[in-house]
Amino acid sequence: MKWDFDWSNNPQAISFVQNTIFLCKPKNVHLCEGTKEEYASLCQLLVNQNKAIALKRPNSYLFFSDPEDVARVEGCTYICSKEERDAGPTNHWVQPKLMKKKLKDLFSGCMQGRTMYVLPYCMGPYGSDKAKVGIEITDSPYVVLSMAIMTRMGKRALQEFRGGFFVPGIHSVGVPLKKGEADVLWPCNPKNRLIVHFPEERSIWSFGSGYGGNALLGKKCFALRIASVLARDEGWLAEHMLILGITNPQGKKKYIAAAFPSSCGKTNLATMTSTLPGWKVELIGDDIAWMKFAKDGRFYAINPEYGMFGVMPGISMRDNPNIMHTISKNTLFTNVALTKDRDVWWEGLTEKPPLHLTSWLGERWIQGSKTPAAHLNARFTTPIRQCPNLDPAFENLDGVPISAILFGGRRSSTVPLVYQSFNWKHGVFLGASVSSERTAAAEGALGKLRHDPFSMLPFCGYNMGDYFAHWLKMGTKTSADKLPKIFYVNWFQKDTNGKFLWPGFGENIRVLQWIFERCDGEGSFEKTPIGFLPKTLNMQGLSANNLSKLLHVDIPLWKKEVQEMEEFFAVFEGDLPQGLVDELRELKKRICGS
Ligand code: OXD
Ligand code: MN
Repeated sequence: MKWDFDWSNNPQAISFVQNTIFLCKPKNVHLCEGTKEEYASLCQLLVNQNKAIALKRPNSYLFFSDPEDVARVEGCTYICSKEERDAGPTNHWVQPKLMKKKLKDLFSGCMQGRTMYVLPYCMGPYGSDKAKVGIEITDSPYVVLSMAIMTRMGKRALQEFRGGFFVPGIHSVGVPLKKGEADVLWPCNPKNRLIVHFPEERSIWSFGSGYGGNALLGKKCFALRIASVLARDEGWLAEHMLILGITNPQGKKKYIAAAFPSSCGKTNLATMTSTLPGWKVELIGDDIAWMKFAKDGRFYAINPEYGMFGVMPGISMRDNPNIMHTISKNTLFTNVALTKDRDVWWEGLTEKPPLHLTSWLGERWIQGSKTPAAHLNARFTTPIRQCPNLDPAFENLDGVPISAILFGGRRSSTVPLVYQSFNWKHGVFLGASVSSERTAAAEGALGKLRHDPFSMLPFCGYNMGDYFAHWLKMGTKTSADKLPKIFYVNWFQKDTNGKFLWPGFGENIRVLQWIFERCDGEGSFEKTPIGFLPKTLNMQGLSANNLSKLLHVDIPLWKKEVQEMEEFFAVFEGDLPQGLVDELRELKKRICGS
């Protein structure tokens, strides 16, 4: 092992690496520098081993995962706080000592025959006091490549290890290799998967999966689960939110953050091309926002990530030109189909699939086949800097000021296209009451409704009752006029034939226009039992036929909704803050009259 850069100012980092070598017993150790040459040589290594397919797009590669390793595994994800109560009723918990013992057994010798990669990385712009650093140790070169795109990874990140604090993360695919034993194409160990967080230690251990959110530890594990705990303790917010800038035809600009559950259109919204002349949307982030109060009393947000790990099926030149441009080079594709001329294909890219395709399962795909050629949770991993609508403030050290926060989910009925909360407290209630039809981003039955408060259910590193209280408290830290306005949106209402009522994509700008105006106290609105609804939207150039359905509050359906909410909130028992108990009671009164 060659220590060719100076770690001497961080003895904890050195002992973390040394202890992990001792535990995992790798064949080699590679300290990642984050150079282009290093990236290229890892790609070459994977191509030589048939684990990656070089595509005709410049510097782009395709990976097929093991069919049992295709999504986040929430059932195997743990928050091992000292007290069970601190993990709360929505997280899996095991006593930390017991879990450590189990992990040490699993990790013992788990990297035999493999190279251990040490990745220093920075979440957030270099030099920003909102940024935080981590070290991921992994035995997966695919993870190294992905982290090199998704984070600011390498030698430069070490300069940010100020004050000694870093989040240690150990990841292994969990498949040691005996001497001379051949590797499989996508090593993983589904029977022993564990994604574990120790919130008091601020540490992460992940075993048995090589896939996305389970293995790229900077993303969900650090930037959400561990960071939400840091945010609770330090008085800020770490959220599963996109951040975008909107400019109106007069050149006035505002930034908004929006939380939608996984695979519900955050990347699409943040990269959208407005269909309304003169309106422009620019991207700061598509998945995670870290927000802090600044001296002016407003919330400022950064995107801690440096890349996008987006869902591939459904993306097309017609609906998502900015994404299509972004992924034209330097991109990793996972579980999409391969064309005869070494390009990639997924359902939705073109109306008709090309003649010769290899499916994500590595098999010849027959036209008209009932099973999709690309997995429903197939992904692209791409540098965010390549996105044509990247906001000029993307690397602002202080972040951008947030004027509005949106919550939303995938709901085929009940929830109108858009409404505004009465105030911050009611807005926190809207965030807490998000529910959405399940997608393929995590294991589980598709389409089933599940509550996903703040779209953080799988990502909150502590008791969600306390998390709601933290949000309520943030609203008392500044004056009401400085707080972002809070809205709820639902792009996904369907008619009785199952057809979407709202066209979505670039047309969502019409909803953003109303939100923009409401932030300035403008825009038509009426008070309803659930919040302020628009009287109308700017429908210039689009049929308004469905608008009244889209903006309808259906009281019988809302009666059921309230009942659903009561059942869900009961899960928190005494941990539900009084502010939300009050909001639920008031909503019930407005809907049911009692
Ligand atoms: C993601 C997710 O990958 O939320 O962003 O699952
Ligand atoms: Mn996400």
